[in-house]
Amino acid sequence: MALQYAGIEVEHREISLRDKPQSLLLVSPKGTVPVLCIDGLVLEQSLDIMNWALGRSDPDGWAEVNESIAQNWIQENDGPFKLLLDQYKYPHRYPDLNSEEVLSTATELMLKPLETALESSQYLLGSKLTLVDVAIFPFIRQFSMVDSKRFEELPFPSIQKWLNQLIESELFYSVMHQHPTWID
Ligand SMILES: N[C@@H](CCC(=O)N[C@@H](CS)C(=O)NCC(=O)O)C(=O)O
Repeated sequence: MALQYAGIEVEHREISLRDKPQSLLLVSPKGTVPVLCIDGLVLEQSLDIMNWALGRSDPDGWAEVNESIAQNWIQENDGPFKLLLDQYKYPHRYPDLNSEEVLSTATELMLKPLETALESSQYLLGSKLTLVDVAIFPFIRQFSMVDSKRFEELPFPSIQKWLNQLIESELFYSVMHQHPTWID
């Protein structure tokens, strides 16, 4: 989304995580996606890619944020919430965990704070969309999709509204194409 928003054209190579192409591992041995190779640069973290794109062009000021508040949200998301998302999404990998307990931990850690922030403003940091919303909402979307009926029952109307708005945005729609799998 950040690349599209910044008007940066890239050749998008969708890869199979079960059969990673050598060309990916050559530029980025850690083998995670996304990876951006551009102008002799290899960026291997989503956030680095976002920041790089916004450094090039940021017409609506996505990067105009209070750094420490932005970092707090993103760290909470990328650290503990990402683990809970994995536990919730792949219960067979965590046979000792109970889904309702995972949901309850995620609620305390992330969903309640998100709801509180979004009760008083349209976006996480205020009335303007920022990179924090764009960095976090795909994870909340994935979480909500594990059991969408259960998620809809939760007392988080502001999260639902925020999520729907982003999912229904032209920008999201414009990047959510299926791409053929890249084979070297
Ligand atoms: N912190 C990294 C995380 C990247 C990451 O873990 N990506 C997952 C897919 S969403 C992956 O590539 N996993 C490697 C694998 O499953 O082998 C980032 O934000 O780019």
